[in-house]
Amino acid sequence: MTETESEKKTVPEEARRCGFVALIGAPNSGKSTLTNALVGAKVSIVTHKAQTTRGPVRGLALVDDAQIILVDTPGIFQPKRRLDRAMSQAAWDRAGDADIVALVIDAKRGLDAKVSPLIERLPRIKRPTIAILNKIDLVAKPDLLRLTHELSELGVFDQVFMISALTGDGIPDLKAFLAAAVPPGPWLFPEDQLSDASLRQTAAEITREKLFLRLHEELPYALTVETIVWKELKNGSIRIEQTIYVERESQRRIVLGAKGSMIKEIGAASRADIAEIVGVPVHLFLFVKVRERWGEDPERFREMGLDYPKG
Ligand SMILES: Nc1nc2c(ncn2[C@@H]2O[C@H](COP(=O)(O)OP(=O)(O)OP(=O)(O)O)[C@@H](O)[C@H]2O)c(=O)[nH]1
Ligand SMILES: [Mg+2]
Repeated sequence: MTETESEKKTVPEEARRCGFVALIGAPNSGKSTLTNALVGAKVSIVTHKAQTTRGPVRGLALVDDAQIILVDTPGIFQPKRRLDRAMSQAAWDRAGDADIVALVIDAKRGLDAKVSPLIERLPRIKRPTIAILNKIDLVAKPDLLRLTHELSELGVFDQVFMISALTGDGIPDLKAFLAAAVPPGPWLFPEDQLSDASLRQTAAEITREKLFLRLHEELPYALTVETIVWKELKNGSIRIEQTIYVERESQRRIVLGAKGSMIKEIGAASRADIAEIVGVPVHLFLFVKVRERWGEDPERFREMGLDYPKG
């Protein structure tokens, strides 16, 4: 046991604090990068593309006497498809349940048309709210100060933070603030746990990340990944089978690539990441299936941790 671990164990029950912090914001503002930075491990997938996160992901950070449950949510945007609606709804629902709501804003984009409607709606959920200006590594100081001032003037936020989730700038201060702000109460998760996702779910997300990174245009949004088999073998390795659902045969062919080259590359990248997490060799088998209307299938939504919106 390391020294910090033994220290954690000495926090008496009655001194403990625990609470939910929902990170909401426009797509691509850096919510998942920030979740990972606060947890200190990769619990949520990150890509340069918008709408990477689909279902809420909970990451856990332990700071002295506090367990902070970070709820990474899908970016909120004008929904078109049923899946889009479910994603935006999940973000607002998680904000409504949280002890603290943090609006993550891309400082480079500022208060643009994607963020303003969110700021307008925030007071309606009646929760303590903070603003987090992220990506400050990309913005000049004077612009940053102007933006911070503008946000404070709105009277919506209890506090405004300036951070870079990428470089770690400002993260310790934010973490200390959140630890002090969550309410007194017992820890809801074991102290060594980093996320509430199962390994099966995490493995499916990792494969989805590799698909997002390698495929273009609409294709990343036309697919979903599920872990179908997770079997520990006698020699200590793990056999994992995953299904990638696409909407059309033409998409299936692109995901496979010429002579299966694309799926091979994706499988290799995903397998390496999964093996690192589980710490044993992994045999990963990917199957690509056409399911025309998976975006209208309640079971697929459940797998993603989303409610199926009616109508
Ligand atoms: N320069 C810079 N880039 C960042 C920072 N934080 C996140 N990014 C980048 O912004 C992009 C989006 O990051 P994500 O964490 O996936 O954003 P998100 O808000 O979770 O996006 P969705 O899940 O699509 O809503 C990635 O390319 C990140 O590397 C930062 O502080 N500085
Ligand atoms: Mg995300």
